[in-house]
Amino acid sequence: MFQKILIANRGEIALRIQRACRELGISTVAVHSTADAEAMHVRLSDESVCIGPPPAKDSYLNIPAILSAASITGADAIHPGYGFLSENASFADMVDAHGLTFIGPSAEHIGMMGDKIAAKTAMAAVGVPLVPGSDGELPDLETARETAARIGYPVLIKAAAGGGGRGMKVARDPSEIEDAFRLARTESRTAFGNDAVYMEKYLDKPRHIELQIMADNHGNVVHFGERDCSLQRRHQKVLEEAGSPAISAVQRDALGETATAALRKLGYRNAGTLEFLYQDGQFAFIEMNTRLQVEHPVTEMLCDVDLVREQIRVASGARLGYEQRDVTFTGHAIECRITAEDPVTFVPTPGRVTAYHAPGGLGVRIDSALYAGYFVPPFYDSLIAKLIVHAPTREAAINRLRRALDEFAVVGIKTTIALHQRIVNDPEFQAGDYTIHWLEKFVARG
Ligand code: MV4
Repeated sequence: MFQKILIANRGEIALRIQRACRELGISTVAVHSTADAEAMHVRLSDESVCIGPPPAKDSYLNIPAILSAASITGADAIHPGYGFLSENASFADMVDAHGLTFIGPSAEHIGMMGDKIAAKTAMAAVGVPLVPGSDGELPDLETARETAARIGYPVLIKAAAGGGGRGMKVARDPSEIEDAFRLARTESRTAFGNDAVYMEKYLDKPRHIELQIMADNHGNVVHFGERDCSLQRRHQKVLEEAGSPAISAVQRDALGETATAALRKLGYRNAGTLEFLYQDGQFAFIEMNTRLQVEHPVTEMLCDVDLVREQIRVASGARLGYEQRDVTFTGHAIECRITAEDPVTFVPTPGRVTAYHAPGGLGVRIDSALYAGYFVPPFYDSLIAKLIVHAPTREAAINRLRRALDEFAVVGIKTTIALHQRIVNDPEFQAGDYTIHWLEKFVARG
């Protein structure tokens, strides 16, 4: 097992990883920008190293500074958290080249899944169902036309280097294909320096369902069920639940069986998430995330598992030590992402938190690095707290969430707590009756 882990991240996720390290008896090294000298992840770590000025490109994305910090402090592994360097294959490679362990998948798997075309090709080859679409890259407009005619309109053209919706264009009929193809290419080239695009049949009312998996270095792969992440605004997740109100235990087992068999064949290691669109009773794989995700706590509460502990254990070479039949799903969990944003306009609201009171009690978990007196810096993601509730049923979880949101006090800056209160009280949300388009409409109708 590792003696010391450097956590190449900030905020709530840096604290989350520290907590797992401490319970494993592993000491922690925090890295931070000059803007984060007073941050909780720095205060609570065993050691800390300042790695640069506020802009992330000069600090949390500064690979030489992070590797130097690991070397100076004698860390033997690096946990990247989410965002920043977590899905950078060459960073994973460099960590290994420095004789350290990258706590995550191999650089090869990170690179493969970073290319959405390669990811789909690999998954199809090991039996995972896809959205009907092009056979790999669309080389030219003529192929785009032929493919759209074959699979049927509407179609979606997506960037191979994309994700998060950038470079994505819909063509509703043949008159729109040329513009969609050219725009998708141009946007992809500008955004990612790569103009490879592919095509999928456009699904008009899917749910976004993702499956959490964990693999050790000995060929053991288990899944921890699905999360429903359909409630998004501009490709930012707002509220997630586990399990999905739309998925039965039988469907979960079947999807999990397909996914774990697939990843065993691919030789995948560590944590991963397969993203699916779910519509008309069918799952279709779209992308894979090769990192710990923001919303991992809903799965932890549902399955009573510490996913970060598992990531660290398997990265050190330990075996999972349990099988799929040992994984249990109890009750229901919901997470609210609380951000430093205006709850109506979503304009970021950095500034001083003058008073702070977090809810508590049975089945309530807060993952946050906030404290009274903290200044939310303007340089990074606006996520300031995750409120996670767990209860025996979805209805009880919603009631628990409502009372926890009512207890939550963040004074001095605007937050999205009020938005979450409105969602929780909405009858359609309460019925579990929503798709990926629901939240945008909910926000628009005010
Ligand atoms: C789709 C889709 C409909 N049909 N693919 C958006 C981001 C990227 N990760 C995948 N996305 C979508 N892919 C097909 N074939 C609709 C979306 C989509 C979406 C997906 C998940 C959650 C929210 C979304 C919001 C708009 C569009």
